[in-house]
Amino acid sequence: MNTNFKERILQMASAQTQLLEKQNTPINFSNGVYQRYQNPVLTAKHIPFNWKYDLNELTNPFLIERFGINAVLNPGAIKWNGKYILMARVEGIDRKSFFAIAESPNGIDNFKFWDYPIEMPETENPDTNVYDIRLVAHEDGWIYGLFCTERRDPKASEGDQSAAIAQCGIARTKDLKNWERLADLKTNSPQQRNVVLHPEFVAGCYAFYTRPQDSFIEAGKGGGIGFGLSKSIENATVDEEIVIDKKVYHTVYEAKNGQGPAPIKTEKGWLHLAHGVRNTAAGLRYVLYMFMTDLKDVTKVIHKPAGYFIAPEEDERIGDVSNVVFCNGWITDEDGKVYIYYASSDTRIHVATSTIEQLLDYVTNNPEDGLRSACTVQTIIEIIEANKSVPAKPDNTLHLNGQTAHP
Ligand code: M1P
Repeated sequence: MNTNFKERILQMASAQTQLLEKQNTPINFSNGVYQRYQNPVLTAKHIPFNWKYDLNELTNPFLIERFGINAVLNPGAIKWNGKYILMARVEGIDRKSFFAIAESPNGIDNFKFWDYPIEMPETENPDTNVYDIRLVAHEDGWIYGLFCTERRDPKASEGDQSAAIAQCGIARTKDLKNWERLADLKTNSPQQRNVVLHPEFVAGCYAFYTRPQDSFIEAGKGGGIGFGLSKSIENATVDEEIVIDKKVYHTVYEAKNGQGPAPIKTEKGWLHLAHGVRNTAAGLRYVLYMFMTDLKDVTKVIHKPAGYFIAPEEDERIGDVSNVVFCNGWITDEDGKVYIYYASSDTRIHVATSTIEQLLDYVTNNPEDGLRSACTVQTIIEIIEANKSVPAKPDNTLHLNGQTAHP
């Protein structure tokens, strides 16, 4: 180990500068809907080292890391003053999550954390843990952050130190630095996670996507993406939740699902990104899927392609909670480019880019789930048959592993 105090600091600074300034490049493959990138955009290593080390040789002669960061994941996202902003869930080695903002000039690399993490005000019932914020610029003029607030279940026995109650915390801001905490959302569900504010008023009310759930982990008899209205945001109360996108047997969202970021308004409908969970012998598998709701009736799902949109791949499959992708933030540029910020395995954050045009094509033209193997086979046969009528240009025909394509 290098015992020279100053030299070690210089090494850390240089390694971090290299990481922060590393250019991100698209990977060689695209499925036509989105483009993945080589490097994660944020990791625990992006955390400024003056958050973790006492840099004074007198008080920390061994340059011991005084407070470690375990993971950086599940960010809310917003474009703010021309910058791509991620409000990440930063998890310390003590397992507590908090929020910290990193910004980038281009949305795909050069993300740098602001000088301090966010000091989120508490209610009179302090949060034990806060995470997974969804940022929404609402038409009322405020930027809202809806997040999960978790506290120990007061009814749990002394021997049970893991029973928790998750509910939806609500805060608002005009500058992303100073936050006003409002009362937690009230619903009839014993547990709430993945609550998202719709960016527009619906019937003159604030509209929420919810996830009614029976217990902390299991959706139980609840589950599905719910929807409800509240007249007030200062004391938000949803008396009635209707499920607009339910769990379905033998799908990628059979165990539970949850709304991702706030939906994007397009001329054809609201584009939604959500996560779906199924159980496997290796544990829960989290993937992302998409659907569209009607512009006039936001509770009506009008398109929903079969299966997943993004699933964990390669290195993404490994982490603190393996086989997970999760998304609660995306940004749309004025030219229609979409930046999808997803975390892999509860450990790090990636970007995938797409466009509104591509996402609309995907959501409206990709086949829906037939819910039976025979339907899947029919879907594939239809694609094969349709390809027979693709106009052939013999001199320009590609032969790939026995398959013929006419570019
Ligand atoms: O560990 C995977 C995810 O689990 C939870 O999601 P859900 O509420 O759908 O089960 C959340 O804790 C999320 O942060 C986490 O990424």
